[in-house]
Amino acid sequence: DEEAPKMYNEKPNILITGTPGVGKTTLARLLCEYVDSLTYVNVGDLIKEKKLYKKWDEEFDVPIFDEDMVCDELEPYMQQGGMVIDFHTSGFFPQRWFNLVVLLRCNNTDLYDRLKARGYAEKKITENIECEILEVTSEEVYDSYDSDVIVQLHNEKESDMQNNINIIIERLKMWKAQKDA
Ligand code: DAT
Repeated sequence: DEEAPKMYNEKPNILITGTPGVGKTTLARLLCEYVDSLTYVNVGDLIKEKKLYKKWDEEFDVPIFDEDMVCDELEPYMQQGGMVIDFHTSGFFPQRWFNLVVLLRCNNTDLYDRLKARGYAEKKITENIECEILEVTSEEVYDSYDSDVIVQLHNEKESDMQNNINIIIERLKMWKAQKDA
C-alpha cells in the first residue's frame, strides 16, 4: 500500500498498538475523554461484533480475523478521520491511514501480573511476554510505518498514563500545525 497517497483528513487517525496487556485500551479510552473530536475503536470487539473472521483458533479460543474484512469495515471511518484504533497487531492496516502510531511498551514483570490478573492461561501469558521480549510488535510497527509518525511510550506505573496522554496531545498539536502550515 506504500504507493497510496496520504489521506488529507481534517482530524488525525491514531493507532494505539502493543502486546496485549501493555495498556492500549486504558490509554486509548482516556485519550478520547481528553480530546472530544476523537472516537475510540476497539478492533478486537469489532471483529467479534461484525464477524470479521472466517476461522476460529481452538487453542487460544479467539477468532482468526480476516485482514481484508477488517480493513474494508474500517475504511469509511478512517476516511472521516479522528479514529483511535486499538489493536495488538498493525502490519496489515494501510500505512496511509495513520497520522500517529503509538507503540506502547511494558516490562515483563508488570506485563505478567496484568495478564495473570486478566485470567489468561500460563501458555497464553508466556506467548504474549515472549512477543514483548522478542520485540515482535515493535518490529512490525517499525517495518510498517514511517519512523516520523511513530511514538514509543512506556506504560508501567500509574503516573506513566498521564505523561503518555500529554505526549500524544503534543504530537497531535504538531500534526495540526504542520497540516495548517
Ligand atoms: P491492553 O488493551 O493493551 O490489553 P489494558 O488497557 O486492558 O491493556 O491494560 C491491562 C491492565 O493493565 C488493566 O488491568 C489496566 C492495567 N494498566 C494499564 N496501564 C497501566 C498503568 N500505567 N499503570 C498500572 N496499571 C495499568
